[in-house]
Amino acid sequence: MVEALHIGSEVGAALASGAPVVALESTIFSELGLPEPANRECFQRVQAAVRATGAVPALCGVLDGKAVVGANFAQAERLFGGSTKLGARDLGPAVATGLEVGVTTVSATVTLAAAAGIEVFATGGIGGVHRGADRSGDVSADLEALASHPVAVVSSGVKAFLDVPLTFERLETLGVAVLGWRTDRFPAFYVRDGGPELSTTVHDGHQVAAALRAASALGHPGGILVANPIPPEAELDREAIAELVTGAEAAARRAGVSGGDVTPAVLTALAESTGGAIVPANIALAESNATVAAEIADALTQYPAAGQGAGA
Ligand code: PSU
Ligand code: MN
Repeated sequence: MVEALHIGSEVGAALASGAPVVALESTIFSELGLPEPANRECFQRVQAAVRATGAVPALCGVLDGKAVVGANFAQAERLFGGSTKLGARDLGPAVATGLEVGVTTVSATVTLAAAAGIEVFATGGIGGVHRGADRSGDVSADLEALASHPVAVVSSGVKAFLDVPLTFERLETLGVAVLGWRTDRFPAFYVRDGGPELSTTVHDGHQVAAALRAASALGHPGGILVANPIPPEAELDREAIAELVTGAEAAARRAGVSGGDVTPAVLTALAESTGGAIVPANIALAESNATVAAEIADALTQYPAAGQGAGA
């Protein structure tokens, strides 16, 4: 049997002592997510935000045929240079074939977080239903993964160029609760509130922790999406960004880009067409999500997990 999962020493110690841990995906910190050197800056800011709120960051990825949860400095450096994007379905083959470097998306990272016993995960924007998905069938595996693992995922909505209303509908179908972090509108990534109305608003980590615990006590298998809008000072102009996003997405389609290559192609085109303006926005929202996730992880340490304590 191959040892499939490697938990880093700091993360392992934190989990063993019940200290708060926040999982991080590696795709957004690779050049598939952000151009060099913004990818490294983004990681530095995100991990610092997690630590500043008293939690331990657990960067996830695949290295030398092992799924790593809690990459150390040298391992993180290798992940930042990775160019093989792994969804949840790719984890098994990646381990079995001894893949050298693979960066994990939300679907793969949620899977690894659950395997390691981590309940909170911070990212930028999750994948979802692509525009034109009725013909292409392109719906991110992120949605199914969220529906099947008990992890609270903090994001600023979904990737900018998806079909937001359809993604929102699919989350409902799959049974994924969407909690607005101090908002009653589903955030639209680069802008704060372009999306559908939310039925539940939360104001602190305790409310999310309580919802996660209650759902699992009632036998719900899945996770929760915590929707945290981009900080106001980092928000981009709604009309301008909408036009550029649509243009970049259409150009990628015309160039015949499909499947998992769509996101990196669109993000690269967007960074170019905005003269780099999307980069600070991306970093600001990822950093803010990290702070929120750490607050939730901290609150969870005060809520006994199923089977532990609390008058069972
Ligand atoms: N959102 C971004 N940049 C990204 C991603 C999301 O702004 O790089 C990545 C995340 O890792 C997400 C993945 O899980 O894209 C979804 O890809 P796909 O649509 O191929 O499932
Ligand atoms: Mn896809």
